[in-house]
Amino acid sequence: MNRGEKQAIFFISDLHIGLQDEKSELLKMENLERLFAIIKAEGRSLYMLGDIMDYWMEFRHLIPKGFTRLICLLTDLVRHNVEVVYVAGNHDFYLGRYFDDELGIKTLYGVNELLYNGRKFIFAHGDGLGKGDYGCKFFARMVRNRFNLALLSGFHPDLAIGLMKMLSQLSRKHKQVDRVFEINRLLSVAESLSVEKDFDYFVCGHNHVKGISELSGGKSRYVNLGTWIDGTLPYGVFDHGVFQLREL
Ligand SMILES: [Mn+2]
Repeated sequence: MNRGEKQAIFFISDLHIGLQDEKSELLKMENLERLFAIIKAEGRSLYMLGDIMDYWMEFRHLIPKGFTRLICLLTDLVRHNVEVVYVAGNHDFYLGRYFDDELGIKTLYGVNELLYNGRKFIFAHGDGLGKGDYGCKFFARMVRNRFNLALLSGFHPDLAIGLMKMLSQLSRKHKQVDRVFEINRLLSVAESLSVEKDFDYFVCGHNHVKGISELSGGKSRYVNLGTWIDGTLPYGVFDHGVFQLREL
């Protein structure tokens, strides 16, 4: 089956692979394999909207251990002619060139747009947008900074990746403090964006609160993909003109 016959676009975010205990991580990968089987059968594209891996750091000649099965599953999807797009989150904030150059996966940052079958999607991970979320913005500026990254990649990889895991924990602690605020922040970002421009769907993750809601104008929708670390397995599907949040 080639990409032309398959119509559905799938979305996932906030799997935080590598964060949980061994048993949960194993189960997560088995569930991901089940989802990818569905995508292979029905999907033309998979959009991964950030925090898929809980941390990532790559060097000129090295990539971290702990993501082998994910990489195998992604490679399999690409070989089955599924277009895979990976938007960086605040945990997997710098994806380097490995995904693009060796896996055939397109990496993106920030806010992006997609026109598909006459619908306009605006998609992002969701960190650092709108007013507030200053912790995330500061964090992103610090770690995405080329100089700081170069500094970090000059360390021994075990030390650099250790520091990266620590930064990932710090990012999480900050987020817990602002949880209530965070839940409304992305929705209001989508609201104000819908006043400025036309779009059908604003799709994001980040705050781990899944849901679809209609925005005030009645024309556009806000979609949050939720997370896989709270015992649920949500994913988004756009097929035949309809966007749905499903549970695996
Ligand atoms: Mn996030």
